[in-house]
Amino acid sequence: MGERIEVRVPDIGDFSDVPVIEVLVTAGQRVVADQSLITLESDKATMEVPSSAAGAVLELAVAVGDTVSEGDLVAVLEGDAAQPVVEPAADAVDTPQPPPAARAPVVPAPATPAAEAGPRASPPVRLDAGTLLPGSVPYASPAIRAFARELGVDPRQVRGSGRNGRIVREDVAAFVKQALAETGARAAGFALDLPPLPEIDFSAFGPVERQELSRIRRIAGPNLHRNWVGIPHVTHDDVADITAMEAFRQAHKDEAAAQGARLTPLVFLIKACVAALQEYPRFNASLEAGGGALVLKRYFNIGIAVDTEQGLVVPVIRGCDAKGVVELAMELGEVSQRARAGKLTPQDWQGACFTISSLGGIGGTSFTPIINAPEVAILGVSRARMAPVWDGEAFQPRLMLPLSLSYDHRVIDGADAARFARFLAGWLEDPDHLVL
Ligand code: CAO
Repeated sequence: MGERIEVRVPDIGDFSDVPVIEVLVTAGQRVVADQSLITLESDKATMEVPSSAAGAVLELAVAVGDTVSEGDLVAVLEGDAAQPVVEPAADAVDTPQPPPAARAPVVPAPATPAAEAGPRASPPVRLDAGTLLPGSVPYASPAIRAFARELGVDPRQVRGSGRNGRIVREDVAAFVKQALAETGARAAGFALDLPPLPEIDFSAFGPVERQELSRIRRIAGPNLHRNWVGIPHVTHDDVADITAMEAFRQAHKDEAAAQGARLTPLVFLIKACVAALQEYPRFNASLEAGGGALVLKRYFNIGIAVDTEQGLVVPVIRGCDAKGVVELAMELGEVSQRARAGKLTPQDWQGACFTISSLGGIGGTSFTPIINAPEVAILGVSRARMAPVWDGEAFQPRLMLPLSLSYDHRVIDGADAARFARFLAGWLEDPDHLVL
């Protein structure tokens, strides 16, 4: 029978009533001198209370959730003069504890008579935030190692942000978040694993000027990149004969202008898109998160890409099904003016179902517009031009409008896209639709 040794909370500085967050041993377990028995965590630090001697744990005086102060009884040991069997803490298997010398100076306990169950001082405990294990294994408290183990995280892979590289709870959480994001990205096919672009000093080749990206470009860039890489785009091209529409537009331009509206092909395109979305509801939808279902929208809000000095913005015109072309033209003029003046509000760019990007005022014959997720399709419009069109007997000069429809192939098949584009062209070509 060995001596009875009481292990008490040693000098823990200014702390008192500190919660016990871990009990690292069980009754009956053999411990070695300086092996941690419990972990305390104040709002400022995590501390371990080590055993002052080797022996078997006869009794544990604290449980998780208790609070302790200096001098409180932690455990009663049956001291073992013989070399104790070393039972490493479970977490020492994958992450060794810091060597005692690195943790705290051990104050040798005074010898006590075997029969006396007198207290034996544990060495003063010190917050070992600055402790690093030999090699590159950063220190983490048992609580944090247990947390890491629970999440299957190898602490050696975690970058500690605490003092001297100590791993804190947030580091483990951040590591898991990052790992999940990477796994998700890989699952979604985002991890292209491409080598980074080399950094080049262009001034070595000639004069250069550095220009900061505008806030709009800095925000839009990553979103465009995500949409481009994350959505399987296909762009379907078609042309619409807008000869009749252009004649109608020219005939009514002044009348519309008198009401403050600039009648451009775009407003007819908005109406045509609403009709096509009504006919093909899959285009007026979003993929539910997880990709298992489509959310079909029963409203018709159209986003319009507007070119501004600060970059591209996409204000939304709401309820386009209930508005005529003059009203749409007025709203388009008003919103694009505000967009160029940098006066759009968050309300202006939320809630679009489908977007139109028109470069028709500038030029081009076709392009690939990038889908504005979570929408599933976008219409690109290039500049109409006169072209010879065979009518069965002869070539006729017709004004042809190029349409480029990009669609999310997870939601829309090529045949549907061809039908949608044909419907659009047919709508624009039908004189019955030419009303103000
Ligand atoms: N074919 C021939 N002419 C066209 C046309 C087309 N497809 N689209 C417009 N036009 C004509 C207009 O009728 C107008 O001429 P008139 O004054 O003689 O009628 C002229 O081109 C200029 O039109 P606009 O561009 O000012 O007006 P809009 O209604 O067509 O477009 C807006 C408004 C805000 C969409 C446009 O100004 C704009 O910003 N477009 C750029 C969008 C963009 O950058 N998209 C790319 C996104 S990817 O980076």
